[in-house]
Amino acid sequence: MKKDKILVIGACGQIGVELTLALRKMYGDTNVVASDLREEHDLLKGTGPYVSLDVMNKEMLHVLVIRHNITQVYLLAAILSATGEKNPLLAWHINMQSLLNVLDIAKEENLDKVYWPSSIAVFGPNSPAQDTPQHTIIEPTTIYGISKFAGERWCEYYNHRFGVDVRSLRYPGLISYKSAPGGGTTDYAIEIFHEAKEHQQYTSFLSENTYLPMMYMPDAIRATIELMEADAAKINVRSAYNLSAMSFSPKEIGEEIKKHIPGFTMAYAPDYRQEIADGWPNSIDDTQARQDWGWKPEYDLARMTEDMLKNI
Ligand code: NAD
Ligand code: AKB
Repeated sequence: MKKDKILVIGACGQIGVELTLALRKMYGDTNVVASDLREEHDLLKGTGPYVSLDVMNKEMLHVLVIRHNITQVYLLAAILSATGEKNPLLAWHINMQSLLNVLDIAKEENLDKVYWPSSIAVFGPNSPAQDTPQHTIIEPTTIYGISKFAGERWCEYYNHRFGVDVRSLRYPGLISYKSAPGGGTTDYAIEIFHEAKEHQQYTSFLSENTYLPMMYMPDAIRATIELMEADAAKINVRSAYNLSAMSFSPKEIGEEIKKHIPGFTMAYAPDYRQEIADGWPNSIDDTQARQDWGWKPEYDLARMTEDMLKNI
């Protein structure tokens, strides 16, 4: 039997650090190779193999996959929504070429599985904003959303055409404290905790009633692993699954924080990220993920807030 050997690309990012540590617990430290453009993250140091890698260099990636006998790849390297709007062509190039490099090597080397995350950013202003369904109008208006939508189509294509077992989730905004976020529109919901603790005040770059789908990192890590561990016969969606946990506005999360820090105050100064958020859903219908592989979130706004304030 072939032994699982995993490569995480983008392992030093917000998701990568926690996902790498979770995978090392499951598969054994030496069986999970972490890689990134950046220097190794402090939390990863001493926990397993680390390789410096630019995923855009397909030859180097291919050599790495062969040399380490990799059987599964988790591709997390990407340019997120807010950063993407500052340099759209670069965001498109990196988000698409990284995925095509990985999918093609997965096909050539007959890898067991590939994971690549999509986002709620695939939806646009013409999608239903409330409980956005799995299958609906998808007309993204950010370059990040366009690249995620195109990526979903490539994943489905490589699965149907070449049999690559690629799986994907449309993550909502992810909230965490272990590794900093990397240039997203939902990052306000992380900044707010740091500012609340340090200065008891936060000025939100989104307006007070902007509702967005959100999820606490432990739920996101568990969803990713449950999807990847599920029997292939249960995976009916080969583009990307809707995934949901909670939905709140800056005002609502501020009120939740106030229950723990009574002197906390909020102000609002919407910037260019407001337009991005306005095109995204308020909440997501993830019925299909629940039905196909048993997804169920554990953290709501109250539980997530309590845990964030305890840990940052
Ligand atoms: P992040 O920006 O925190 O981390 C991405 C990592 O990729 C960084 O450490 C970066 O150094 C690395 N990277 C960038 N270019 C690279 C390259 N050429 N070669 C190798 N590494 C490179 O992002 P994240 O929040 O951890 O997101 C990971 C994935 O999840 C992305 O695809 C993102 O679109 C998706 N996602 C994230 C969220 C969220 O809220 N964090 C929500 C939806 C989807
Ligand atoms: C972003 O805001 O860009 C990400 C996402 C929802 O994809 N957090």
